[in-house]
Amino acid sequence: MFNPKIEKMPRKELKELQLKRLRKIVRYAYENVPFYREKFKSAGIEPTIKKLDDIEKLPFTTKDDLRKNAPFGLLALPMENYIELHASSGTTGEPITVCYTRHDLEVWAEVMARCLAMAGLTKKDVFQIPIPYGTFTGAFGFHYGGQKIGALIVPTGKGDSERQIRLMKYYNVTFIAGIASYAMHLASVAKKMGIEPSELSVRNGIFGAEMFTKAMKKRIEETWNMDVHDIYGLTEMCGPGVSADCDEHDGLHLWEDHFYAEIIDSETGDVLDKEEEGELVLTTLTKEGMPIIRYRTRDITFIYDGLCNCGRTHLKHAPIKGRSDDMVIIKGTNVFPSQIEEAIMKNDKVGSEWLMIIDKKGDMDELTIKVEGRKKYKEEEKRKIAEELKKEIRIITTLNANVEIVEPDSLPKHEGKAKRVIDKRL
Ligand code: DLL
Repeated sequence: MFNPKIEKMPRKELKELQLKRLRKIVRYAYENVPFYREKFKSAGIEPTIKKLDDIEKLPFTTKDDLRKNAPFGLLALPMENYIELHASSGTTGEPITVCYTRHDLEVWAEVMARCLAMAGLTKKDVFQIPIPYGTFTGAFGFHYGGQKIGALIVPTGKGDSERQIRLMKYYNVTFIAGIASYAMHLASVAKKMGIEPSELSVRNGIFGAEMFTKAMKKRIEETWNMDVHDIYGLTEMCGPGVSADCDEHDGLHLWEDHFYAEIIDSETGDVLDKEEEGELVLTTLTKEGMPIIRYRTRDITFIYDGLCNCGRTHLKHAPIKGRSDDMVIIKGTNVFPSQIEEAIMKNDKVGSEWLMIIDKKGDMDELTIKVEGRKKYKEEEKRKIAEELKKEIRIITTLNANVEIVEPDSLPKHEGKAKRVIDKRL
């Protein structure tokens, strides 16, 4: 463990620490960020927290609030205190900008170091980061956390997959980080170069930034012969590093000394109990540059009841099922892309790239799934695989989908987050 004293802190102490920090951050936001002061005042709320549940009386902060105040409207301190900024990828609109003070960067490095150590990173590792170094938070988060552990970092950055593989081999890289779908893409590039990914020295990988099913995880593990950990985070909180899974591989530990988590019903805003699925709402407990109170992440998960066998006391949440705004309604049925991926990845005759296309045929919704074959197949074989997938998709979603098996490497490739859904009805 990177920080056993904190990671194994008895729950009672952890709750006391959270209360102390929550009290402070709510008052700090009120006093230093006009947006919060006005929001609380117009809701008739005092910034006084006596017990943790008092957070429930505070208003939510939404992505829209962040956008309206972008880029610098939510900063708590004068500009000269900030030393770095990052921005969300902006796939769902204007980018959201977050500025960090030195203290905020230190906290980020600390939570990242905990996540990376939990995934097995040590100072003996050669750690490649094939993620663009830029305004996207991914690469820098892994970089700062890896440095804190003392691993040898190979900051390969953006793209050029063949170069990524060449360097991986040349430097005997043992640990990689990034985006799950890119790990599979790198594997297929390695194979084309005549290199079996499992024969490289990579034994550990930590991935996140997008929905990432168990089945996809298993594929990456088998293709690379490595252990795979899931890491979650978002620009608004710090970037990657809010939570990650331990070697039990059953839920992600969320660092409760820095983030306060709630699960709410997306429709009503009511706080839900443990084990109840809903939207994750996060509050930064220690951020001085840009504190955020009750941020609606739109990410769907639930919080586990009970403690983990690994000895860490920080709560665990289930792997993110998807975003509430990713959910599509097809013929009246709610469908998450993760359910489609789960169905597809069970079949080892198909590759890892897929797309779901939703259109209208007359008045009816029509769902078409395109999946790359693992290799080139004859038409008859393609039809057979498509039937198998169709059946599995029906079991998981109750929907009848058209399934097309397409040639390997024919679907668009992604170096950032994969785009899997094309909704032509919009
Ligand atoms: O994607 C931070 C990150 C980079 C996390 C690298 C992990 C690895 P944003 O661009 O702000 O930040 O996007 C945040 O990505 O609200 C989720 O919807 C999604 N997301 C992040 N991690 C996971 C994960 C980064 N492990 C948004 N599983 C979040 C599922 C994830 N979704």
